Amino acid sequence: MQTIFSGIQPSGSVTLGNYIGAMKQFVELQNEYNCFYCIVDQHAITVPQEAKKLRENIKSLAALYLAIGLDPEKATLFIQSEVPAHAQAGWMLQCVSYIGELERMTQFKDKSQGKEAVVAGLLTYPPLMAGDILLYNADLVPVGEDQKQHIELTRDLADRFNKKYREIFTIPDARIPKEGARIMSLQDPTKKMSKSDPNPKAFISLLDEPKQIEKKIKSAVTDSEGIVKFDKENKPGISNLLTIYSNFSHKTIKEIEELYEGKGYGEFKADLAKVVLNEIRPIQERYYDFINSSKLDEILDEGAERANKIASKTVKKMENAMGLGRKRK
Ligand code: ATP
Ligand code: LTN
Repeated sequence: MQTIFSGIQPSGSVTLGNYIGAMKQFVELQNEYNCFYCIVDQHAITVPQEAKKLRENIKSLAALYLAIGLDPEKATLFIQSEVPAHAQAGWMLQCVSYIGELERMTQFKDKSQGKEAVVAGLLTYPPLMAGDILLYNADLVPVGEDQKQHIELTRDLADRFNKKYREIFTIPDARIPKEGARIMSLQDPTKKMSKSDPNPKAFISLLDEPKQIEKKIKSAVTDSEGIVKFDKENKPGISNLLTIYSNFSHKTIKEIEELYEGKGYGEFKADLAKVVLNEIRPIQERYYDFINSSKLDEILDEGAERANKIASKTVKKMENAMGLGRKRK
């Protein structure tokens, strides 16, 4: 059976972008693959986080993993910092990474832009991510479009390590959805929707109140043409909303365009809010069951234990290949 690994940062409230681009796939894949889904808290601290809020976000993300339909019997759910092998592998992989290639990562460029003091972790984020994936010898990594470059780097690092030391790693492939791989900000549809956007009107969180969702969709930036038509170049706002509509309604974009021919944005947006709420409401109900249940900790403990068994073995192999420490069985 092939292995899947993916991670989400507990850096805020999970957005529609995270859900459509990555998490929906997680659920579909759990029946056919050996899946590891991680809460990558060590990645989240590459930008400022408030300790108390980070803890809350970790727990909230764990409850959401379950609420969207992940089954801990089928998939291993765990927190990155609870499996020390991740930081260990991250360090070893940093030592085969070149500063130049890390500086070329667009996520690094975006997140460091305009900052006076940039922490080193923001630059060395990709080898930590590579470690996440390679520790489990993942074959496939379900992610949104923005992570493609990081997966390509992971492949390069794995290949470099394999050639320089010993053939330890499987070279993973990205699994990017055909549609919805890049959901855009509701306030600036040329930017990706991001959970750490300082403007909460720019994103819809899976945990937003129904009224908030209606309001955010209503105030989403579109254009003055008033024609519901997909045209990414000239109508990025409405095209983004069409993508979300299509994803949640299982109607094609063409069908939706036909449905709203001769109708204005007001009606389209009101219906979109209904379509979104339809999908989100049951997730929210399940979320509130899980967030207050002691089962959550049990699931995370068990997940960390399972992950640790596999990951610590890979770390040993890496250390042996590199000559670190003493040789042990
Ligand atoms: P942050 O704003 O803190 O950087 P983020 O919202 O970009 O967070 P991540 O935790 O970095 O989210 O990403 C989790 C997963 O969601 C990744 O697979 C990523 O590719 C995917 N993803 C993030 N934003 C979008 C988006 N706008 N559209 C589609 N997929 C997305
Ligand atoms: N870099 C990713 C989060 C992430 C990840 C991973 C995704 C960290 N480790 C391993 C897939 C596999 C992000 O910013 N979305």
